[in-house]
Amino acid sequence: GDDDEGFDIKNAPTGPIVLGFSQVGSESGWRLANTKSIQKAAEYRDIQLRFDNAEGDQERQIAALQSYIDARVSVIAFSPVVESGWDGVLGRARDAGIPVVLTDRLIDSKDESLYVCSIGAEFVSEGNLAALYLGHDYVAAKRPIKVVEILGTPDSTPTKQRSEGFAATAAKEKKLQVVDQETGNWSKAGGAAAMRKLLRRNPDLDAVFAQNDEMGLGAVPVLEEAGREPGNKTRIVTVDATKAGLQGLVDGKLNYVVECSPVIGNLLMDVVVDLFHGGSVNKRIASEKAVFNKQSAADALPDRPY
Ligand code: GYE
Repeated sequence: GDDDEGFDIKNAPTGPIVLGFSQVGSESGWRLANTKSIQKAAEYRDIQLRFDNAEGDQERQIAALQSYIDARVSVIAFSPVVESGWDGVLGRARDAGIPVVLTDRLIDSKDESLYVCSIGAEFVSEGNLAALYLGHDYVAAKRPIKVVEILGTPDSTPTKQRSEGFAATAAKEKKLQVVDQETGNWSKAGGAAAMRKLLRRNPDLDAVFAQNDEMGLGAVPVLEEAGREPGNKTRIVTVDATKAGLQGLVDGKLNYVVECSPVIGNLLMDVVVDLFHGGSVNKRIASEKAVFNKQSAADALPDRPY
């Protein structure tokens, strides 16, 4: 047939898909893997990625989002460092006709028109699983088990919802009692500092729920110095399942690690391409999860990508 079909296969008149992304920061191994997943997936999909790392600063995230509105990108996506304070800039994105996708974390606004879709883990169920597996080790206990919680950064969705999930299952299980909490700000040093405070305030603590691997691994040497035998007499459960977390399991320093996959880049790019072509997407796309113990960690470690 006629070789001039009247259209150019690759260079559609609308030009390339441009995605403006604002990342929380680089606070943990999980976050670095999340960033890599997003950058790789954009590259594979030939999507032009404008990427800003806010290093934990909400004002910087808001400025990045505003710059993407001004640049009239095709789609905006971001992981909100805290849940509140987004209505202004997201309202301006919506009024400019630019769809917004939340990745990983959520916002607490009641206005559902501020974003078209959220992609991430179910943090409440991660908390449920952490309590379920920790409680499993104490099934023979004759008294309530005193658990201390090392929290992520205040007002972030995982901090709030992992606590909520853990407490709900602990109450049901009746074996576990959360007796105290301290923030560790997602970092190893923060986890160690939190563990020292919690040990001083609760010398009779039995177990630790650290809301991510780094903070749990930071707590380990503090417990060892105090002769608390982390991973044995003092049980520790964490969330994320980074390489370091799984290694902690294999080394017998942690007891369970709940997986929260950071590898959501492909899910995000599928949504971006869909939105670019005027498709309608699901309001919520949940990522995979599982719980690792010592054996499954040993099996997974050799080819663990992050
Ligand atoms: O657990 C932690 C990161 O939002 C689920 O943020 C993410 C959390 C993750 O700093 O390692």
